[in-house]
Amino acid sequence: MKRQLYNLPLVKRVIGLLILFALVFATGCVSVASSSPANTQPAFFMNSASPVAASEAAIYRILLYMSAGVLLIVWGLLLYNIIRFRAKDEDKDWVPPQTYREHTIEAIYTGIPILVVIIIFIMMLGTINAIAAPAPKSTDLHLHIIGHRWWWEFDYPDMKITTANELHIPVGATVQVKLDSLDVIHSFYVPQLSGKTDVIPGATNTMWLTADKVGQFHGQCAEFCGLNHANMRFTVFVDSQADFDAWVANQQQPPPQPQTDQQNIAYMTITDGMCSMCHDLGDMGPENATGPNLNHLMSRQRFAGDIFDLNEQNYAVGLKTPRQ
Ligand code: HEC
Ligand SMILES: [Cu+2]
Repeated sequence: MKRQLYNLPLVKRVIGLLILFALVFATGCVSVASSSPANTQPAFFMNSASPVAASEAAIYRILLYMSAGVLLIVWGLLLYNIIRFRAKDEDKDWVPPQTYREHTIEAIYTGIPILVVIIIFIMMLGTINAIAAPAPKSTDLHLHIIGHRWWWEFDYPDMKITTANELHIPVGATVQVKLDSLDVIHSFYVPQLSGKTDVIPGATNTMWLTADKVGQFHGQCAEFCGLNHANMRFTVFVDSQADFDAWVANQQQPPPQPQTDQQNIAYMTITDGMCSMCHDLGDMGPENATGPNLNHLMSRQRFAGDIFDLNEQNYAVGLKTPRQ
């Protein structure tokens, strides 16, 4: 006789199923922190570093436990019945008693799920409300974030700072954010700090950020915006107030003037040559240019959409083979 799946002993079938599940789960595992900010925790909202991510994590945890409970009860009963009441050969023609029109049972198994969904709905509303609530009145910092294909411009209008792909904010500060795009729709998302907010050309969106842990947090454009969408990353540096002040003071310095001949040529190429079509060097303050402002470029840890470590070797390769 041909060996078929339902002829296999139960243990082998269960093991086979488990292997299948493991494979399916494995396909869903991607490395979220591959751009390697010095952040030990994966960029996942459960590793929350802000009140917003914390309330998302809280409701997720409750839903997870509730679903796990339902799963255990249903699978438990199912398995129990499969094993306990397994048909024997002499039961071949036996038909179990039919429970037709058992109103009580029907009411129970309809009522409980409805009740569960209502509870989830109410908790959801509470969380959405908490997340969407306007920021506390006191604002410590204004930010203007502009999405470009494929990089992020971070402008600090009150401080006359403009930078790219690396955002610095002080820990505990309430940061008011204005979001604009110059080309297509992007989405600003720092899993450990915020929900996603769309960045739409022609429509300014607003959001607020508050981080309660010092550290580096990985961010990612969350709206497909073209070929390099997956490489439109950024890092949020949540600094202590002293570190933030030092960073601000450094960024507000005009960039140093070129000293050697070689530096002079590079400086002229960037400021007067073809690079100046898209980049600013020397001008301070926000300016909506096509490419990132190159002031204090070397104060950043990564470049080009936060995907390459900023060192001479990568920089040379990056200039010769620009992303498109
Ligand atoms: C046609 C416009 C354009 C020209 C011309 C141009 N760039 Fe760029 N550049 C960009 C854009 C857009 C980005 C951001 C996207 C990216 O990083 O891939 C960028 C990114 C960069 C970065 C990375 C900045 C960061 O913080 O990530 C550097 C450095 C750079 N360009 C240097 C140069 C130099 C030097 C020249 C001249 C030799 C030049 N670029 C010419 C558009 C341009
Ligand atoms: Cu994008």
